[in-house]
Amino acid sequence: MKFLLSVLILSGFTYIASAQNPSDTLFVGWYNVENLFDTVNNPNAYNQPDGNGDDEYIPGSKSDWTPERYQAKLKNLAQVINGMNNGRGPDVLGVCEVENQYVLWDLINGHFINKNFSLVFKESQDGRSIDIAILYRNDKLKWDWMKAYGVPMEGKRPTRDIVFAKFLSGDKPVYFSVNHWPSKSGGAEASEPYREKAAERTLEGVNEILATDKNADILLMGDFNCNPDEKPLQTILGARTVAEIGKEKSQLWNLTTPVWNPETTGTLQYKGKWDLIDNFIGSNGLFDKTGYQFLDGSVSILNYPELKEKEGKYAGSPFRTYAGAKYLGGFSDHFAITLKLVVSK
Ligand SMILES: [Ca+2]
Ligand SMILES: [Ca+2]
Ligand SMILES: [Ca+2]
Repeated sequence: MKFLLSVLILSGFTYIASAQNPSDTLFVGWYNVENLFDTVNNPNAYNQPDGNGDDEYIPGSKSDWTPERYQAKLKNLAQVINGMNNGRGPDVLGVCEVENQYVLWDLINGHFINKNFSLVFKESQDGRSIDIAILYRNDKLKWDWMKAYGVPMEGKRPTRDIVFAKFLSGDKPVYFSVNHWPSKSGGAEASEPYREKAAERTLEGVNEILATDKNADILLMGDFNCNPDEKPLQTILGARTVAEIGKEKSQLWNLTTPVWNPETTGTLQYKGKWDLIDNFIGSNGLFDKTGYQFLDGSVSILNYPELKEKEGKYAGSPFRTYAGAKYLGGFSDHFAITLKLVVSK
């Protein structure tokens, strides 16, 4: 009987261990969640000269952002996030376009299948009050520090800071950076200098880490508002495509390029072409034999049928929450991206 009991306990334990992620893996997601606002009018959000704060997303506004719509939005986002990692949810999730940290706590506490999460959140001076954050599992990572890099906009509406954070997974340091670079509104060419400035600031963050540890495991993620082959990402930040590994010298590699096809696949559709403006970019440390390593072939764009527009002019595009002021009740105007980091053997 004693023997039987210990077998049962042992098998129960084995079951729990295999039901969870192995501890030597980090499953990472990035998701531009498209304007996740609460329904409370915050008059101080943000008191910028040409920012209108959260006024677009309150009850009675043109978008008429009601508590019902807010709840439906949280439920939809959670469906995508909980579905990551074969239904186990991510270990680390970078997000942008969130009004404040409270909407993220509503998402985690109200809807995550695993609620054992903390946040690294940066309230930026963005004129629409949209911010970026890193959500991470408490039982897998310990937060060490965070540093924010402002992007000078020279008289334009302020934008989001770029955030770097260091974590420890056991004794292994790992760095994540979340980015939401200035958009192409006002024209791709006219707005290009702002993305170039953002790229310079992100590179500063990378170089500061590499100056302390040239083999550091750094994963940048974000909505960079430009494709992998555009100047800010490829030339200024210097993120080469993974196909060039071994042929080119670089300190950063764009891990998402293999899943991009402008004719068929990206994270956002614009004028009939697929853009890949949501990217993962890794340091050389993610390809060496210490700490964490990028798992080759693990990058996915979450674009399963339910997340797409079913019919009409935009069939196949991300099924979004709003088209202009028209409520559609979808998920986001971007698809999420995911990858896996594994402990180097
Ligand atoms: Ca609000
Ligand atoms: Ca805010
Ligand atoms: Ca490494």
